[in-house]
Amino acid sequence: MSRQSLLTMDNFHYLNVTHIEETVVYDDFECTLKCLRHPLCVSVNLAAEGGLWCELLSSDKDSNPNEYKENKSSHHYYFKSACVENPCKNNSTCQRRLDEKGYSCLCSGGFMGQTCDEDIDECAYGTYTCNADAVCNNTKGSYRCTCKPGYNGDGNVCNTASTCKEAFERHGSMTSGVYTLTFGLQKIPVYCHMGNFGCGDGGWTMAIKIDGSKSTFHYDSHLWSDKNTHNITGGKTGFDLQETKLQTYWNTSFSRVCLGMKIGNQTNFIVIQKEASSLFSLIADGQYRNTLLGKNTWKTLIGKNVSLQHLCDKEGFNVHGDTRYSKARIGIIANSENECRSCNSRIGFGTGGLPEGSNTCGNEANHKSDNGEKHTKAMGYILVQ
Ligand SMILES: [Ca+2]
Ligand SMILES: [Ca+2]
Repeated sequence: MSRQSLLTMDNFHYLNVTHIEETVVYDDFECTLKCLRHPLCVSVNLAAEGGLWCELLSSDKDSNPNEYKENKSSHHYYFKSACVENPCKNNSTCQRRLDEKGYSCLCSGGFMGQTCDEDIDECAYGTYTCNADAVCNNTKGSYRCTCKPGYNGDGNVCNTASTCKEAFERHGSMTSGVYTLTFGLQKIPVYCHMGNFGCGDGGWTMAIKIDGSKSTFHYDSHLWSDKNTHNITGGKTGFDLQETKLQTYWNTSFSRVCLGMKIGNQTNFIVIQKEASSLFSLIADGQYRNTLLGKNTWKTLIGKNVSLQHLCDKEGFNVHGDTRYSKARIGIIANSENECRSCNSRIGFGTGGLPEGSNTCGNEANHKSDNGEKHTKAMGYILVQ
């Protein structure tokens, strides 16, 4: 658009603003041409008849509405502002310019270009401010920060959960996998079992994985009473054959304990309803703490080959009689005598003692057990929620 095509006339009007220049002209054409040639001129007042005086003005009626009046002795000519057609997009400010285009746009944040119609990709330009644990997603006119999976927050702040339960509830995630859990200042990757795999719904935090054929988690192992981890790599995988002991053993409070035993391809689970500040708080001091699951529930961990003696049936945490005989950090011991001193059978996690001390997780049974002599070593899983 040229400036001339924007020239508009209002009959019998006068704009009362400071003149750039006042001249006498031959006709209206000469007056408007003078304005066109003056770099600051945007409008003119021109005498209606007689000796034609012509006033060149650097302002317009839109900027001075109170100074614009009807007037019998003059006409007013002005360049229609190109801004009237709203060329500037996305809430940008249109500024009148005395150039060929007639305007320029002052873009508001997030847009660029002559008419401010181009989105700025803040993520690509690196002008975004997201948390280091968030990803930047470009949007039209702005951008969004989204915390990475396993983290929660608004993208400017991203926190990790401290338990899988929390991750499950806050993040709304149903997918089992490795989540970063925060323990004080430490961030530890832990495999979270999400949803009901046999212990009920929700997020389950792994604490310990025991290979019953290894001595790592024998009843007498210091790992039950200290706050050292063991093979935390094994905490990044699911119900496999790797052993592990994670910070969650002493850091994670819970209201339920999930116990699993894998024998061959079969994995069975049972749940203990028990509130505690940690597994450590229930086990490390060696004090017996009872549970009330009943013998038959414990037996389902092993399956049809399970065997126990008929009497005693002492179950819980740090369950033992005479320390040479069957004992379990979590489990049940049984005896052929009607007392718990000399138990020759057990189902449990972190076990030891007669009849076979090398079995640290699973089922041991001899001497008048209800399904004969058994030495079943299991892969054991202890999770909390
Ligand atoms: Ca953008
Ligand atoms: Ca006995």
